[in-house]
Amino acid sequence: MKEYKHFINGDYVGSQSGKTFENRCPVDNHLLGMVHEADKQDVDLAVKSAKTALKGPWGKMSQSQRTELLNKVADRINERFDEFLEAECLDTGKPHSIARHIDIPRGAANFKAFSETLANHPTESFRLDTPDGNGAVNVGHRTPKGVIAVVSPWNLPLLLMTWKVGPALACGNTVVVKPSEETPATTTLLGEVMNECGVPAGVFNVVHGFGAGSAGEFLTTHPLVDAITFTGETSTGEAIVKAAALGLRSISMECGGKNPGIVFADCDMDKAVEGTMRSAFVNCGQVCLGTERVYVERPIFDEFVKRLKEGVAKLKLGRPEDEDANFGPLVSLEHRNKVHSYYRLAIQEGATVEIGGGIPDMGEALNDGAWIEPTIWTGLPDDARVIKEEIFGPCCHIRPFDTEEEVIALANDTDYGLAATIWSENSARSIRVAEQMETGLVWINSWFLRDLRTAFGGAKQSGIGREGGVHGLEFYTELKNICIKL
Ligand code: NAD
Ligand code: 6OD
Repeated sequence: MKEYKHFINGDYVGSQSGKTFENRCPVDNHLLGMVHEADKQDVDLAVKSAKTALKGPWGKMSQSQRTELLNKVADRINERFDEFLEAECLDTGKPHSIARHIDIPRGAANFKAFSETLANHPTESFRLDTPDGNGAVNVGHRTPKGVIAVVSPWNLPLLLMTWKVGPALACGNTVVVKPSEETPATTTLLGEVMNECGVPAGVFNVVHGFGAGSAGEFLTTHPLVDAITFTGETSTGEAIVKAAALGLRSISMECGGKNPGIVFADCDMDKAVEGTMRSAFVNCGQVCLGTERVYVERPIFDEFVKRLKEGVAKLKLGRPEDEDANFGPLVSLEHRNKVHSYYRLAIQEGATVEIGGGIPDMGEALNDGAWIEPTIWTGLPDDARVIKEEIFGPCCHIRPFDTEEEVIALANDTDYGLAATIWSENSARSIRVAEQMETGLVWINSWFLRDLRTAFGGAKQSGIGREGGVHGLEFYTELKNICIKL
């Protein structure tokens, strides 16, 4: 049976307390292995290793030396692609066909994109006139922030963890990662890659465990952590912001969403249906950017609902290694209970279940897994909890609208502000509507089309700050102004 240890100062180590917890595969609930749970002492060791490594060879390397190492890390993930793929799909249950195109390649690319962007980004300089006529020159100078705590979720484990570790290391920081307790495997495996590539000990550390009262809390409250970057639920984000207040540590928060999709009657119907299928159902609906509220202009409402139902009926549920499968289970039985409770709530709140709504019979071999039916509802009132709360499952509600003004108000009627998607062949209108979305991200005639040079993050309760491209510099570095009197 597999054992998932912490990775501290370049070595795999067990918990000093000997405490472990189970890691189960959501496909059929079989036991994958035992994960060590870090206590305060383990976390302390990891943070101190990261602090020490800031001064060691890593701290003395030039930007180009660090870039070279991080490029090697990306290449090595690609060389060990199948191992990462297998590990990610066993932890999450997601189809190989998806992880092969999204999770693993992006997990590697995150190590290249940022070091390249940062290496080519200038710092500012200003000439100041002074009364003596000689003047002064101001030069911006960036230094690493220090030890960055990376707290990551389970839905795209490698991708979302390296999305933070990549820029953190490119900027010269060291990291302590706390991956989700549901998905320890690929983060653990990355430790091997770091060693193989010659990343100095202590630069990349991993501690396993849960949130409150466990590794997550011990890490985010540790006084030697200089900054915390988090991806996960808004309520967890709030707890972490409180932890970060102690010692005034910087934070970057990427949290939940209740994202609208707006489909205008002048859309290309094929593209809108295909895009909404992906945005609502890919990764079993467990993508923070996913569409859970779809608004369709009335003249095409019936046709759109019919086409989306046809798309859902064709989804192929199956084991990760089944190459025809494009739909896996949810990440855990616990999460399935949560999503299923929303399915029941939708009926209580007056929904018409257009398709799905239950737990599928997957046969004896898989029925212990976290399977759930992809589901479409219509007919819910705008104030239903199913419309207001993030479900994070393979489901969406479709509602008709009549005017642009009405749909803008409906789309923005949420506490969240992560992403919106607009489907229309009228560019002027799409841009006009996009500008009025209260979100950090808008896609027009596409979804989850990512350019890693661009800003990524949420408005309202979907987050604080922006990462991606040069925007991450604000969080991952300290900007110092050096004023030189001439
Ligand atoms: P979660 O908030 O339950 O857990 C995320 C991480 O935080 C885990 O590692 C967990 O152990 C840790 N954690 C939990 N409580 C903690 C505490 N008190 N202190 C420190 N750490 C703690 O989220 P999840 O269920 O793993 O992921 C799903 C959520 O993540 C959804 O809400 C989704 O929208 C959000 N998400 C957002 C983005 C984004 O970019 N905005 C991306 C992916 C997922
Ligand atoms: O593409 C990314 O960089 C990113 N952070 C995606 C987030 C997906 C949320 O589930």
